[in-house]
Amino acid sequence: MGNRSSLLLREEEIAEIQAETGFTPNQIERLYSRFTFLDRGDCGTLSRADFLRIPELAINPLGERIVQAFFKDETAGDRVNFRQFMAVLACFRPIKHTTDNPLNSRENKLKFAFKMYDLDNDDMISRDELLAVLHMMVGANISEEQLTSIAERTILEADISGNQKISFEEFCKALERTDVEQKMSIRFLN
Ligand SMILES: [Ca+2]
Repeated sequence: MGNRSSLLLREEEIAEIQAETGFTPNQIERLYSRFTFLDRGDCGTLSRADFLRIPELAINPLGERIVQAFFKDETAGDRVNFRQFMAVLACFRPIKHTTDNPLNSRENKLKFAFKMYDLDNDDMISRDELLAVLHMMVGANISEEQLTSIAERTILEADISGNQKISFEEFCKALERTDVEQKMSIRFLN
């Protein structure tokens, strides 16, 4: 613990992460140095507080939701190791047809977006969850009534089964004509 040299990335590990995520070794090393920079305790894992020290996340209205996504599924605990960190970042990697990788597929990007809305993890987006996320995104710029009406209309349009909630299938259907590949891609390293 606390020894930097023990935290160096091994060649095999880089190769494995490359195969898993599609990032190049150069990108992996640069992201690793960011990771270790955020890892204040030098323990090889990041906490939620570590993530919120990323300025872009701290000021993003959805920052906490994005951070939360790092702690879902892949991890049972409340800390994220470098491999898990990379797997989530890989979801946001822009899709290039030459280097296809399941982690940044359209479906995976949709899953990630869906999880941001599904605050209680019951695999359904309710009107209140939609409203809560809309609140985070627009802040106080839009009146409560307008937001409620947007949330209700969205549910009405997307809800095929008639249970007043949006399932993942309905979510995908609603976004059928949306360029998710483009919208859910972030270039971390330019
Ligand atoms: Ca839910």
